[in-house]
Amino acid sequence: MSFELPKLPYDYDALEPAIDARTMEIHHTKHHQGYTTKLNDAIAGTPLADQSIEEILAALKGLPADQQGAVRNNGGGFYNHSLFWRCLAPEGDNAPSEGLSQAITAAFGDFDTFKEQFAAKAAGQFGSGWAWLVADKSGALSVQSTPNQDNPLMDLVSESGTPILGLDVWEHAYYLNYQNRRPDYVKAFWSIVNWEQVEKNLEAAKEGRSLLC
Ligand code: MN3
Repeated sequence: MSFELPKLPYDYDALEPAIDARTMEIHHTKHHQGYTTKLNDAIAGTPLADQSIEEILAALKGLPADQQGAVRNNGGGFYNHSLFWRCLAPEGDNAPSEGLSQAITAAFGDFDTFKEQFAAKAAGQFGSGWAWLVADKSGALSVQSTPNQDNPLMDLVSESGTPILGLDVWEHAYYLNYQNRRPDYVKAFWSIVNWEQVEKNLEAAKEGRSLLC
């Protein structure tokens, strides 16, 4: 089996002005496609070719040294972007539902405090990486960040849990529109979060299901 670049559930210009069409097109057709192709190259002809992406990410430690780096970087890149696209939607009246709001309030006190803590993780990630809203098996939420294409599903990172919302803070995700102004990109991100999908992700995480199905 090989992995395929997922189609976006909206047009490249659908997230403007928060994320411009050119950035979306390059990000999807070049960056995400690149991770997908390189992941397939790295697992071809190995036992990993029969595993799900979640199984692959949860068992990186045991891989041979000459395979581990490529699978970590490209498997992470494949997964992280697949999740990221699904967590975005065109600007609208979208807000967290009651169930998700309760989980956010339980973890952070209130919605604004959650946004501040998430934004701080996104701004504070030195260099390239991701900010995450993460659920543990009970559904309890936390915010985390990881470098490069790592994520909390990986057995090689110190964070653990299931990321249910992610924000790509690599410069390729925002530089055309925002240059060095990462905090402005993070602020704009809130206008295009697909909270309905995030709630579905939380339910899937609690039930141990794949978030990408
Ligand atoms: Mn990216």
